[in-house]
Amino acid sequence: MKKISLLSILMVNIFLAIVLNVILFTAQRLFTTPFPAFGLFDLVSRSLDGRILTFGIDSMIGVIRFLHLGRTDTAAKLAEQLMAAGLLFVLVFLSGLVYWLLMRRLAARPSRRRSLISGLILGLVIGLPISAVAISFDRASTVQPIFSVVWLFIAFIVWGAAQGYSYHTLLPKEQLADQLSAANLSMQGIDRRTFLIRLGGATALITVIGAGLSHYLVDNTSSVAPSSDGASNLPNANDPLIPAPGTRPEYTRAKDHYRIDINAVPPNVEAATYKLDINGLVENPVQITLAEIQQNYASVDQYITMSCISNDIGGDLISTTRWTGTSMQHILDLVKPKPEATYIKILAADGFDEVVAVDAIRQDERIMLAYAWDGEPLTTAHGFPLRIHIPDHYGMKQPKWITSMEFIDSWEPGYWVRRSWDREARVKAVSVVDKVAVKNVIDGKLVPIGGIAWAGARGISRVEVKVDEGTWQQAQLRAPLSDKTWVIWRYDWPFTSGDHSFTVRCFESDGTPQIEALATSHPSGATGLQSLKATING
Ligand SMILES: Nc1nc2c(c(=O)[nH]1)N[C@H]1C(S)=C(S)[C@@H](COP(=O)(O)O)O[C@H]1N2
Ligand SMILES: [Mo]
Repeated sequence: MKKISLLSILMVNIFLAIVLNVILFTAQRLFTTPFPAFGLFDLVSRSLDGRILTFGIDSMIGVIRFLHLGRTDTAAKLAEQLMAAGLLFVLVFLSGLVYWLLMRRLAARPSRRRSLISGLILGLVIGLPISAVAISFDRASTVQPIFSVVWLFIAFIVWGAAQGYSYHTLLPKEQLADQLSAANLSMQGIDRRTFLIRLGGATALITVIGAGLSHYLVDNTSSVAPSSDGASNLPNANDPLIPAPGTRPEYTRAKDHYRIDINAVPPNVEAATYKLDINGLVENPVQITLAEIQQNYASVDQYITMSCISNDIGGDLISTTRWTGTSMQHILDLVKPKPEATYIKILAADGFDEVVAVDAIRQDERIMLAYAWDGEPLTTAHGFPLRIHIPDHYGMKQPKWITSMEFIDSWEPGYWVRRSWDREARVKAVSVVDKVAVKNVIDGKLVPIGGIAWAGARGISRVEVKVDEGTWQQAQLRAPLSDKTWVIWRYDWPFTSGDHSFTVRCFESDGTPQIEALATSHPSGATGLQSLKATING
C-alpha cells in the first residue's frame, strides 16, 4: 500500500506549526491574549537550575556584546522571545509529526470524518497542557482569562482539524488508482502538490498579514508623552565642566533606561483595581491604593543610577534617571511592624520576589517606594504601579510591579539569590571610558577623553586615566546629579599620535580604590578595569 511521503508530512507540519505560531503571536500583539510560547519560556526558565540559567544569560550577553547586536537589554529580550517561539514551534511541529506517523501506522485509510475527529483529538491533547501553561504563567493579558482560554482552545482545535483534513487530503487514492491510467495518476500527484503549494502559500500569506498587523497596528511607543522637563533643569546644570564629546548622556530618559526582567513579556497590572497588600507581622495590615500612597505621603525626587548585577565591565545595563516616590519609612509608620518583624518579603506581579531588612529602612530614609520615573508614571516595562529603590544595591534586589509586602521574622533568599547570585548584591565601583574624542582635538594639542564612574551610594572622590603603560593622570569630575548617581569625568590628554589604549580607574568617597582584579558579573558583580583603544592621527 502506498504511503504519504515523509517530505509531505514534514512540509505540512512545518506550515501548520508556523501558522499556529503566527496567529497566536499576532493575537497576543493585537489583543494581549497569551502567546503560549512566552508561558512555556517562563516555565522553562523558572524550572531550570539557577546555574544553568545564569550561564545561559551570561553567554547570551557575551554573544550580544561580542557581535555588537545593539543594546544588550533589547537584544536579550528579543533573543528570549525568539527562543520562546522556537520552543512552541518545535513542540507543535513534533506533536504533529507524531500524529502523522501514528495515523500512517494505525489508521492508514480513515474516512474524512475520522480524520477530522482524530485531528480534533490531537488539538485537544496538545492544546490542553500548552494552554494550561500559557494561562498559568500569563500576567500580561488585559482580557478576561475566560476569553484567553476559549481563544487558545479554538486555535489548537482548528490546528488539529487542519491536521486531520490535510492527512485525509494527502492520502493516496489507491482504489481509484487501480483503475486509472498513468496520466490520471500523475494528475493526483499534481493534486497533492497543489495542496502543499496552497498550504505553503496560505502560510506565507498569514505570516505576512500577521507580521503586518503586529507591526503597524500595535503602538509600541509608550502611551506616556515625553515630559518636557527632566533633562533640562538638572540640579548640576551650572557645573562648568563640559563632558568630553561622545560621553554618554548624564541623564537617561525613561524610554532609554535599560530594562531587565525575568519574563518574556512584562506583567500588566490593572490600575483600576490595584491595591498594595501589606501584611504579616504588623499591628495594622492594610490594602492601599496607588492614589492613597501618592496623596497621603510626601513625595520625594531622587536622581538614581541603577545597574544590573549582570552588567559587564563597560556594559550598557546601567542608567541614571529621576525617581519619584515616597520613603518606605512612611509605610513602616502606617503598618507598625511588630517587634519580631525583621524583613519585608516583597512579591511582584511577574512572580519575582526579594526581601529588604526593616532596620535598613529605619536607618535610611532614601529607601523609597517609587511610582514615577523621569516625571511620568512608571511604564509597564519599568514596574507600574510601584517599585522599590534601595541605595547601593544592584537591580536584582529591587522589585518592580510590587503587589504585596509581607513582614516576616527571618531573612529569606530572593529570586536571584535562590539562583546562585550574591545575597547582598552591594554594587561594585565601576569606571568607564566612553569616548576618546580623536575628532575634537583642542588647540592641536589635547584629545578630550570622557566617561562615567559610579560606586553606588558611596560616591566617587577621584578618577584617573592611564594612557598605554604611562602613569595615572587625574581626571576632572563634574558634580553628579546626586550622591547616588554616576559622575561624569573628563581628561584632556596632551596627545601623541598613533595607536593607544586608555584605561580608567576610580576611588570611592572614602578613598577605597576600585577593585582591579578581574571578576565576572556572576555571582557578585563584575570587577576589573576597562580600557578603550583609539588611534590618533596628526
Ligand atoms: N518584579 C521584578 N522586579 C525586578 C526584576 C524582575 O525581573 N521582576 N528584575 C530586577 C533586575 S535584575 C533589575 S537589573 C532591575 C531592572 O529594572 P529596569 O528594568 O526598570 O531597569 O529590576 C529588578 N526588579
Ligand atoms: Mo539585574
